[in-house]
Amino acid sequence: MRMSDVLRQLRAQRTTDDARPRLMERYAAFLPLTPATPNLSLGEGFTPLIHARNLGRLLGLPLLYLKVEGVNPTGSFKDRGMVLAVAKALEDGARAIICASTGNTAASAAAYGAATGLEVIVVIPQGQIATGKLLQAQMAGARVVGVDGNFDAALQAVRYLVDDARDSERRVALVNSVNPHRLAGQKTAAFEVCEDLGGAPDYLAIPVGNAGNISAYWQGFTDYRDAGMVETRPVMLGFQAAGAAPLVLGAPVGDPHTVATAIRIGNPASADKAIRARDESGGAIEAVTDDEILAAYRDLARLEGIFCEPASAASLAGIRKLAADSRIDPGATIVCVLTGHGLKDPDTAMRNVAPTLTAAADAGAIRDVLDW
Ligand code: AN7
Repeated sequence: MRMSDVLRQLRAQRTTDDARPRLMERYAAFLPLTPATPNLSLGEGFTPLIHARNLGRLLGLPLLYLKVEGVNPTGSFKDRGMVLAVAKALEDGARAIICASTGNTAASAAAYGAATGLEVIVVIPQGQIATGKLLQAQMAGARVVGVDGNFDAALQAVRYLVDDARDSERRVALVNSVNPHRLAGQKTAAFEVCEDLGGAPDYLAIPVGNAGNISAYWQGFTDYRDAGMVETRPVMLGFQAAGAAPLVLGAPVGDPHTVATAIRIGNPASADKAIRARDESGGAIEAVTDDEILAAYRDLARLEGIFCEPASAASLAGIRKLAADSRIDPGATIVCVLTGHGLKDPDTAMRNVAPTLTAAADAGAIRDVLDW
C-alpha cells in the first residue's frame, strides 16, 4: 500500500478507539440491550485468532488455531460476559454485585465494579486462588471473603445470600455465569471466530469448569447460523480437569485436586446446557490429566509464544489426546480456546521453568554461561 493510502486509512478510522469497536455495540443485534443499558467498555473482546503453525506441525493438524482470550482487559474471557452483566445490573438499579469464583470471575467483577462504582463482593475457596487473580480483585477494591470449602460450596452460599437480599435494600446482582447476561456476552467470542475464519470451524475445543463458556459458544454459533452469517456449526469438544471432574460431566466429586485450579469445579452449574451443546453438535466432554495439561501449557509458550494459564491449556491437551487416538480429521479446522493469561498464575509457571543463568556483568562471562 502507498504511504498516502496508509494515512488515508488511518484518518478514516481517526483513532484507535474507532479501529477497535466496542463489544456491546458491534454485536448489539444479538444482545439483550435496551436504550437504558449503559454503554460500558474496558476494551473487552476482539481477541486474536492465531494460526498455530508450529504446534500444528507437531500434532499433524495444519489448520490448528488458538483463540487467545488472555488479552482481554483483566486477562480472561470473563470480561465479555461481565461487561454485559454489570451494564444490566446498573440498568436494574443494583448497587452491589457478588460472585463465587475460582479467581477469574472475581478479577473481572472487581474491575467492572470499580469502573462503575459498584460495591463488589467475591467469595473464594480459601487458599485455592492463583496469586495474580486474587491480587487483581484486591487491587480493584473488591471485598474478598475466603471460605473453608470448594467452589461449589461457595456458589451455593452466594446464591442463598442473593435470594435472601432480593427484596431488601441490600439488593445485590449475582454475576456468576448462572446470570444469563454473562453467557450472552460470552457468546460473542463465537461470532469473532466465525468472522476471522470466514465460517465456523470444524471443531471447537474448550476448557470446562462450570460449563458456562462452552454453552455460550454453542449459543453464539447457533445464533450466527440462524441469522445466516454462517452455514455450519462446529463439533464441540469440552475438556475438564481429571482431578476436578469425573469423566461424566456433572457428577459431583469430593475433594478435587488439579493444577488447573480455575476449573476445579465438581458440579457445573450449566451442565444441562453443555450436555445439549455436546449432543447437538456430535461432540464430547472428556477429562485431561494434570500431566497432559502441563505439557500443553509449556508447549503453547515455547512453540507459539502464547503464555496461558494452566486451565486454558486443557483445550489443547484434549485436542492432542484426540489426535493421538486418531479421533480428529487431520484436515479439519480446529480452534482451541485459551481462556486466561499465564501471568495470572506465577506459582505454577515457576514450577515449570529452569532456573535462570547468572554471570558477571560483562560480555565474556555472559557468552560463557550461554555456551555461545
Ligand atoms: C481460565 O473464575 O469459574 O466452564 O470463578 O477461569 O465457563 O466455568 C473460571 C472458569 C476456563 C471454565 N478457563 O469456564 C471463575 C471460574 C479459565 C477459567 C474456565 C474458567 P466455565
